[in-house]
Amino acid sequence: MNPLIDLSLLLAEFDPRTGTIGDEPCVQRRLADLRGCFHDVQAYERALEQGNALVYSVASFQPADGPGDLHCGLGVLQPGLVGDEYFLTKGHLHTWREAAEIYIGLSGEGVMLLEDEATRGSRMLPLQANSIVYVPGHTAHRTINTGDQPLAYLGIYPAGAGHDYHAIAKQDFDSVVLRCDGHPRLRSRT
Ligand code: S6P
Ligand code: ZN
Repeated sequence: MNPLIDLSLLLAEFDPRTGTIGDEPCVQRRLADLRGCFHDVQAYERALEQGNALVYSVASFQPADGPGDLHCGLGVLQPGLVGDEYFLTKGHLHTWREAAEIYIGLSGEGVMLLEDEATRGSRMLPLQANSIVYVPGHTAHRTINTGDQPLAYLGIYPAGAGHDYHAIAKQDFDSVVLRCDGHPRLRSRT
């Protein structure tokens, strides 16, 4: 297999309606999968009563698993709100904490919430077409759609990075991104 050829196929075969790339594995996350992620618990329960909406999908591309190899995920995050909080991904740290990641925005408008695991310092960085966000190691990261169209992006990370969702479930992001006067604002969770 030639990963270079496959990487160009990946984008060529990407179907933005379904979030899939041909037959590559694709994970879908719905509202019910995001219990505990939104700051307004009552708004979350009300939104769930309206239906278990699709929030995002990630199609993975994993050409090889060697120590120098790269994997990537093509994410499509739907627009929407739970109360005053935008639709978001679960968020994670990498199991191999040193592993960094590059995000490339493809379409739509959003931001990434980055939070240093040790200092708990938060940053909100724009993610949109042609923008690049560098996620350093030891940094919790979550993607947020602040627009009214699907947000599509590519995340590229070391094959051995792994996803640690447990650490986020135990100690959630300190900050949230809320819609205030029509604009995304970084706020403390409490
Ligand atoms: C993987 C990379 C992305 C996310 C995707 C979904 O390291 O950061 O492909 O998996 O944005 O987010 P999450 O938090 O549900 O894995
Ligand atoms: Zn990641």
